[in-house]
Amino acid sequence: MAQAAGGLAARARAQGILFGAAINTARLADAAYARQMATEARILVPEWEAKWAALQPEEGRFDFAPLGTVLDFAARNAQQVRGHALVWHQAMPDWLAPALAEGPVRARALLAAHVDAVLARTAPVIRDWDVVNEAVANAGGPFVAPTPAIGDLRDTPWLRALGPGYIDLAFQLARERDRTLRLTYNDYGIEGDTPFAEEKRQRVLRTLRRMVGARVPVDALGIQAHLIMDEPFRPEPFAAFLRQVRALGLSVLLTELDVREAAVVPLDLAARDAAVAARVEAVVGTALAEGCRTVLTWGLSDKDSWLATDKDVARKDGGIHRGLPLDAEGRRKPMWQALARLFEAPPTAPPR
Ligand code: 9MR
Repeated sequence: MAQAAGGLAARARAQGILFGAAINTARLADAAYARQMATEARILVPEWEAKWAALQPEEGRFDFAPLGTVLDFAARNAQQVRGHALVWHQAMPDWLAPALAEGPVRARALLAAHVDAVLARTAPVIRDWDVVNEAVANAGGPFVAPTPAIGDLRDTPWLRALGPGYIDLAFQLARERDRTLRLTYNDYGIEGDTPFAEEKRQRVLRTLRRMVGARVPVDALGIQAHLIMDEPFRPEPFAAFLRQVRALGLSVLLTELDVREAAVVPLDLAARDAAVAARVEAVVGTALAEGCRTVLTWGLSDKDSWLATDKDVARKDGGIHRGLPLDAEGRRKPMWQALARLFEAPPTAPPR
């Protein structure tokens, strides 16, 4: 089947922009959900199915069935798939952290075996991987809790087992296995105009700069863009950061866009949706103006979002966040219109 006309994907494609969304195979039996994914997205990223816990639930036993469901769906709808994620400190199977703690030789062998098996199986289709996800520590701020750190990096079982070089090792293993893949470092909390976000930008930049200087094969920065309405945004610091990243020779992607609404929202839905759309327009407009050409939202409809199900981010007022392009009934919202406008006429200078 050809890519459906009329969705965000087709609009973006006409301007050389790749638009897509995270897909969740548990929701695919719902015909409306499947239709939305087929209509709006030209690239899919599995929300769960390519994480370590899904792919290697027991040591040495790989399960590619759920990821296969994503790949089959994508093939039927002429869509691309990106991989997420080869190394992350969450979604680890229970056996993994204790095994990593057995020492660096064992940890290295486990990582190499995982990367080999996964890339051998997926390389023909998945051309772009989040090789390492969320390795940089949070300084902490009003909206994001600080994380224990060693230097700029988050203290994780990977760091403890292999030292800071685990990041380099993961990228090197991926490049050795397939020299044609685009290898991405992916992280969150780097969009806002807050001391927290500025510190995180500096930490990410230092990490990427060191990697590029050491010839670690990193090709791109994935900016998750889980936006937070209660956090201020200003185009200029974000644009300056994107320019610094691109000056390192890296591409930039928006990989997990969605919007967490304010704790207190207007009663009027139109006003709520207008605020979300304006924020998306500012952030995505800035990214497009700075050369970003790949945008993915983390799901398409408000009802299927982690923003509705994750207890830490779900609304406390009994409602659900209206932070994705489609509402709970699948209707296009002002956020959809904002993305459509941006894709039809991508800005060439950051909004002011
Ligand atoms: O949305 C995902 C949720 O369904 C999973 O339970 C969770 C743990 O695997 O991961 C969520 O996705 C996260 C992504 O993998 C990395 N960036 C933050 C995303 C939202 O928490």
